[in-house]
Amino acid sequence: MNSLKEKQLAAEKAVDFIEDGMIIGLGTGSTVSFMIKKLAERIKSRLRITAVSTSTNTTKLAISLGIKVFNIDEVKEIDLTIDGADEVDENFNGIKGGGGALLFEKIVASVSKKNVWIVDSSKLVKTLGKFPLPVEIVQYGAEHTFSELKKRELNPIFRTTNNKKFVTDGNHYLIDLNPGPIENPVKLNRELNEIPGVVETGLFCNVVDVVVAGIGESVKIIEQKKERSNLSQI
Ligand code: A5P
Repeated sequence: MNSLKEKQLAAEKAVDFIEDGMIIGLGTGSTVSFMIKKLAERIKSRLRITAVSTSTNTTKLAISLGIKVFNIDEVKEIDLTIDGADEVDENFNGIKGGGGALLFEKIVASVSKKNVWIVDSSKLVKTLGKFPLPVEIVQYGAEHTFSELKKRELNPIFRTTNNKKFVTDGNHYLIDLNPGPIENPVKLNRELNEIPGVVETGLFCNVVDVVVAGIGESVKIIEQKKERSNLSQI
């Protein structure tokens, strides 16, 4: 089973979490694209939702499939956000931002009552850090911010596209870090956010409630409980 099929399985299963009348946060990425396509089918079969998007790409896809997208400031809070992730560890910490949308994704997640991540099996890891950790920075003084990250031995690389620095929907640059295994994501997130010029990091700690993972031919729903985590195979 390839990772694309696992992504599709997880994405389509996650649509079952959506109830009539909900305000839904739409994440970003290839896994989310499968979810949006399934959601569009349900809307055609009379499911009513209000959608908020985390990126220009997601907005374009949703609109092309007939889903009306509202501005985040038009809604008071979001009932449920379904998003992808690049890595998820055993403590429900994650790395996001491979698609460059981490800032808006974090804002949307922070105003969501429930956050569901959809992933393929390769993204379930013991410790975060194999996938490069994106950090969104302001353009002003970007080389100095880069130097500071280098001084801290985080192996920074500017993200580029067509030989130019990648610019996010929020009009910022992205730097991908390779810090090695991230034993304490909460601490690293705090330290990075304290550096002047850093807008946000791709470390999402204490955000996700449910991980829906495509594993081979099946889907595993992993729920974060207050006291302990619970694994259930369906
Ligand atoms: C977008 O910025 C990311 O957070 C994505 O959700 C993440 O990179 C997962 O992407 P795929 O679903 O394309 O693997």
